Amino acid sequence: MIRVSDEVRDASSVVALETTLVAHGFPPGEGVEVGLASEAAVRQGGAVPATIGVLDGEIVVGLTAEELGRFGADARKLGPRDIAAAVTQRAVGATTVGGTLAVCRAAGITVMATGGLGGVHRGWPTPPDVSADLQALASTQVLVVSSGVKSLLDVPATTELLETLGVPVLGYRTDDLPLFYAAHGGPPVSARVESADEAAAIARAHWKIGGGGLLVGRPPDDSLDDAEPLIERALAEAAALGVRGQAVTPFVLAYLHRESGGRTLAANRDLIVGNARLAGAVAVSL
Ligand code: PSU
Ligand code: MN
Repeated sequence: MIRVSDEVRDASSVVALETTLVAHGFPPGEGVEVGLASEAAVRQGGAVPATIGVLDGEIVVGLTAEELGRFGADARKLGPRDIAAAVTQRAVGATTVGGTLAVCRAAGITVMATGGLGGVHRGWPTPPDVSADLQALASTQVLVVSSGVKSLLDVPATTELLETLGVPVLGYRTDDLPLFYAAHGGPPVSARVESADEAAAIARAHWKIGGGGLLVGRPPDDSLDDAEPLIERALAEAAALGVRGQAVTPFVLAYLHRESGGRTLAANRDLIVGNARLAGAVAVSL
């Protein structure tokens, strides 16, 4: 049921990459380019990328560029609970962070890179929406490099829940969690690290005592400090139009990309690629 590419199987250092952001995080066509750029960045870090998704009745670990091209806006979004149905029904399925972590556990991969982790939605409990990413991260021995959590979430509530779940939140050369587009401004991290080696050493120690996943927050290289008012407008617009559930993230991202004149799009791409590069270095160190 799981097809691992030859290159990934033979590699000593592997970084998993998700496909939801490829299919749903960027305008049509652009996500694939971001996915390929992330793979190149993992290689720059010295590791082998394993982009993960469901195709033709299989979970694929290490999609080819051609296969990645099939992950368009019509792909199903797969959290951990959705993978089995997508495989059985032979759907094209794009894994979220949580879905990708579930595959990492099955395939023995211990490092992953993404843009932003899912978490607690603003206004909780209306809607009562908490991403399955959190439970998956808490229960999987994988280190995830991101620029914090998705920009449209309640960041303080999400970090409280990560603490409750026992997930270390490491700041890569920062004392506070990056706010996705903005390099700083989130809650304090549980520990600051100065290097990929230090993050890897903490992960090893955490796993030795039976711990689960860890989050490494890497600030974007170019901080975009005026995104917050736009995010609030996008969420208000989504609510007014009755956009709900899984449709919210693609709606908000498209709104931001349009209203910022493409600045959030470029920032989103660059931060994902930077996170993939750091994840590559962590994987090599591990
Ligand atoms: N952050 C982004 N774009 C995205 C996502 C996160 O900037 O597309 C995706 C990731 O795949 C993440 C998922 O795992 O959103 C979380 O979705 P949900 O809240 O429905 O669990
Ligand atoms: Mn959600």
